[in-house]
Amino acid sequence: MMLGATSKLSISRSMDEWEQYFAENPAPRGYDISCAQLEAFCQVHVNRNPIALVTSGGTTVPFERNTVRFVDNFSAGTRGAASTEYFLSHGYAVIFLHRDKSVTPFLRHLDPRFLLDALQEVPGGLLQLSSIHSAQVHPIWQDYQRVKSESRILWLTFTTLSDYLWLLRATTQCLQQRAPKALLYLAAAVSDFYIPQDKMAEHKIQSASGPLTVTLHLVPKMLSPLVSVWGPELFVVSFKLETDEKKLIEKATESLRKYKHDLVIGNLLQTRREEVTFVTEKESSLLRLMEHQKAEKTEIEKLIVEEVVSRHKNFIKY
Ligand code: PAZ
Repeated sequence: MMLGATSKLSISRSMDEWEQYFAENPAPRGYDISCAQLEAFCQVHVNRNPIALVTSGGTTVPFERNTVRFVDNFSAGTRGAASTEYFLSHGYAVIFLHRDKSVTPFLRHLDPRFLLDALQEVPGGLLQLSSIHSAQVHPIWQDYQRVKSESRILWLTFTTLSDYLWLLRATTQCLQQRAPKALLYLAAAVSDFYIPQDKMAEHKIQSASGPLTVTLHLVPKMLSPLVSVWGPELFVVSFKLETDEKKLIEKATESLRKYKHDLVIGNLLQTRREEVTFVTEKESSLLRLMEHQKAEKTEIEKLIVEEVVSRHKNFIKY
């Protein structure tokens, strides 16, 4: 399809914006190590397992370079961590790009507050889990050990928006190069606003100067280069969070039309644990836990991942 002069102009303008963002915001510490880990992970799994990138948790936007204060995006990381476990159970190798100290696969089932209660002393002064806790932990430990022995999970962490975007771009480009049929499952909650480096205070902002007025600038829309430049052959699934029911489908459809990726999963803050809507170019369909599934404590991520895996497998075939 030929692009008109105006659309070409708007694409090149948005490319300038995202390129400028990376030029102005330094790569996170340990970036080269993460890139090397990504390369090695993709090489090991490309001909062995389907590969998925799962992003999880919220990004922060710092107010100061020596950061004392920041704004945070809502997300505990539950969706990403639970989905990762289900992708692993479907045989995927998963790059788990998550907010540092957010909810993680496997460990999410264990409550650290009860650790000291769960341990008991045995002869020789050693500590071991009590039998009741052992029975709870054992299946989780087994699942984790299996995944670990097959090196099927790569843990990458971010805290700030900038860390996240650098690692997202590196992962997408690496997958495009090494495993172009891979899946991106973008569940992280990413800030739309930020403070550019040159507008950011160096040191802690002092309250003695009076009330604080902060101007947050718009973050360039990174789904645009992600889909069209970094990973044009990948299967891209994004999430859309809204709080107003009337806006959800409209916003999800708008995102799909704008970026032309494969699937948007819309969810409302209030009901995200029970229902989501799958929106594609052709249809939108509601996925909702049934009463018996709620009673059995089925997680909605199990159903979401089953559906995404089935669509991804179809995509791989063609
Ligand atoms: O992490 P969590 O389970 O509490 O929440 C998951 C979620 C609501 C952040 C996720 O499903 C989502 O919608 N992510 C995209 C958010 C956005 O529109 O930026």
